[in-house]
Amino acid sequence: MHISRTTIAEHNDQRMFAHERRFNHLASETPQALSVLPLLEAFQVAIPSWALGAGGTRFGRFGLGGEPRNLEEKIADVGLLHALNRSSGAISLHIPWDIPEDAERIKALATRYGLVFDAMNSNTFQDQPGQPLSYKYGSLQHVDKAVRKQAIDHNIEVIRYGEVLGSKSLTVWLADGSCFPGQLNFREAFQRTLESLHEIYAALPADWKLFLEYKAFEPNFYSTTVADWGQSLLAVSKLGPQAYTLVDLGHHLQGANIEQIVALLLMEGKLGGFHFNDSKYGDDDLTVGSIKPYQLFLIFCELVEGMDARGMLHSRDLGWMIDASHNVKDPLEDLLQSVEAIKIAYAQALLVDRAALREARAASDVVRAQEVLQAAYRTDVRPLVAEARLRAGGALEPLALYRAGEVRRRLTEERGSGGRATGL
Ligand code: AOS
Ligand code: ZN
Ligand code: ZN
Ligand code: ZN
Repeated sequence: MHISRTTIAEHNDQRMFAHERRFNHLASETPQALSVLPLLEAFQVAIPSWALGAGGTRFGRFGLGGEPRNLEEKIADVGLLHALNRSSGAISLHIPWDIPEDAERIKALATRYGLVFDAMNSNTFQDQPGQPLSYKYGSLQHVDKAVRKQAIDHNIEVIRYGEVLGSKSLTVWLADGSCFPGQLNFREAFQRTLESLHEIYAALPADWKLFLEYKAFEPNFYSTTVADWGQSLLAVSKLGPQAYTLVDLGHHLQGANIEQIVALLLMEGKLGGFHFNDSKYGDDDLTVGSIKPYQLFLIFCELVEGMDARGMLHSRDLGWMIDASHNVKDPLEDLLQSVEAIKIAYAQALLVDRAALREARAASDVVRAQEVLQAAYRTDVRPLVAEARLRAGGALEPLALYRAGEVRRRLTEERGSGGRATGL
């Protein structure tokens, strides 16, 4: 199942007149819009392999038709997204859910869709069939050295899979923690985790990065051993220059100022990557920009400013990934919405009049500073994002084309409605 260039061109032709009118209006009102187009075109967001089917919650899962049944079909789904929006040119895999049995063939398949492999994800939060030792009481933190070794070896195995595929990073998310007071010695648990991470770090190829995700709670509800950005930063600082913190937007306690966290991690050169999603309560893994779009914009303001201050290339020097879970939406539609929301926030942040903002701050003109930010946020940049997509060969309205092409119905015909590959 794929959407041809001709189909995309026909779709664009039908919309071109209206698009040009909107885009020209924006470009005349916002002259700097034209200069940010190349940045928008270059920007790619990796799609997580585990978000292509229905996720579900601990209460149940409602499947949908045409879910990918294997790694090949997951790659095909991401290829489809990328053909539509030209901004989903990477996939993030998860081991053992996505073991590439024949890595060369998998790599060649991805290349055919124009995809590369972003960060590899290890899994020490579940026990796998036939696994000798259990992670029930933790993995890299476990009191039993043999369990720690099993978890370390697994992470090293994930790196080896990634090397063959051309990935350049490993994301470690640890469910490790405790459920009840008294269960764990916090200091010793952290030290054991760090010791284990050192062994994984030592196995990294020279051009790889290790991303350490943090999370306030869940699945452990009393303590998490890497619970916040300070604890992740502490660990990655001790590990060395190839280790970085990864920010998942849903992993903070309510009210956390994520944009400030991002600014300081960037300042320290220790921000490695992102898991974009949105949330109202906790790790809700909802569509990016669906709940707090202004927060997303403010985060992007810090990203753009902080990356420029360090001379970083936006499209290359951070791992941009989505981490989501779908209960009621078609995952592919949701991912199109998420990538669009990310690009809108990025475009708005690029349009901030930074000279004016600096002046307002220097004069302690609080009102003016807020006006400068909100002027950018309240600009309707959708025609700009669409123009970038058009120039890159994508569809003016990816979601409309996805629906017009009855993609889900066709996928269901092709794959059936019976099953899915392993995932969240
Ligand atoms: C878990 O809460 C983390 O966000 C992980 O990044 C991710 O959801 C997981 O690795 C996917 O299995
Ligand atoms: Zn995550
Ligand atoms: Zn999460
Ligand atoms: Zn999440």
